Amino acid sequence: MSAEPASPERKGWFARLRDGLAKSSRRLADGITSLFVKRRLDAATLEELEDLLITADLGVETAAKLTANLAREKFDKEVTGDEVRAAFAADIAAILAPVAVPLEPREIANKPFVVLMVGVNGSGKTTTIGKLARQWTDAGKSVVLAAGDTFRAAAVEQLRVWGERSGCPVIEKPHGADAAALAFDALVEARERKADVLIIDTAGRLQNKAGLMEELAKVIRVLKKQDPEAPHATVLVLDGTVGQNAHAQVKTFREMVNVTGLIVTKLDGSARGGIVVALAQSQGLPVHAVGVGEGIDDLHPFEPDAFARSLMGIEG
Ligand SMILES: Nc1nc2c(ncn2[C@@H]2O[C@H](COP(=O)(O)OP(=O)(O)OP(=O)(O)O)[C@@H](O)[C@H]2O)c(=O)[nH]1
Ligand SMILES: [Mg+2]
Repeated sequence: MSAEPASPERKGWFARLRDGLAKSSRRLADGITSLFVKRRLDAATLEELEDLLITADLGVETAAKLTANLAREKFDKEVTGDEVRAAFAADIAAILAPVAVPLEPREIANKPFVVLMVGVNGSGKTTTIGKLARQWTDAGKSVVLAAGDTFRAAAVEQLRVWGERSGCPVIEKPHGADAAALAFDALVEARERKADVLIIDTAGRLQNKAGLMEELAKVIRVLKKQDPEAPHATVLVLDGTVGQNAHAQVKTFREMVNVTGLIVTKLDGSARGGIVVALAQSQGLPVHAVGVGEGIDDLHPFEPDAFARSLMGIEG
């Protein structure tokens, strides 16, 4: 699949998020609407609503909270589907608000600000690095990329393409080289270039979890030899279409490294967007940004209101 070229007719990011999340919201919105053709909110309806929220991946805890809030306001009163969706959207936005923290490389004396990208294979790490590189370059920062996924032959080439697109140098070593050695060299070179930011790509899959854990630990260890504060951010990239499996991925990576925040990709076509709410509720990790397409401009800061309204299929 190729990157979409930017064009004036291109829909704004919110429209893409809303349309993308339509797969997630349709089921929810239709479900809610069919429950309420102007009727009183009773215990059975509340239970059905709770089930609907759980099947939409929002998580048991969130589902209970949303329906309890609704019951407090509206029990035994007449409500419409639109009112219910608006009430849920407001509560979801409130759950998401504390975790919506943009990823902004701080100005630090000991440059560069080092960002380590981790996540399972195919989650969107390399693509997200390209998008971040563009955003930060546009913001006037000098960015260096490190092709730390030395495990997969095509990985270096893929990052090189993103380097060209974003105008950032890519530090690489031949396929099969030691990832930690590459990370070490990349930090040396980024320093020499006086770069503001170094973003390090990593392999999503090694022979097994222990192998990946060992490799990531080694990468972090060699970075700390040069800068005890590095990596300044360790971002876990999650594929927003995997649903409940995201919980297991977060747990696994938090056991391996000190994950400082999340980026959720592929929300431009996910039927499982509700997972972001469940993660916010259960993990409390910052959600820095969301991916809404394969193009270089398709990464957007996470906006709780827009996300919650999209998820509930509310226009505008
Ligand atoms: N639709 C859509 N596709 C995306 C998004 N982000 C990434 N992709 C696509 O997902 C696929 C995998 O992305 P990569 O960036 O290669 O994922 P990775 O985590 O680097 O994968 P490995 O290198 O195999 O570990 C590619 O085809 C990307 O174009 C997104 O936000 N939306
Ligand atoms: Mg990759």
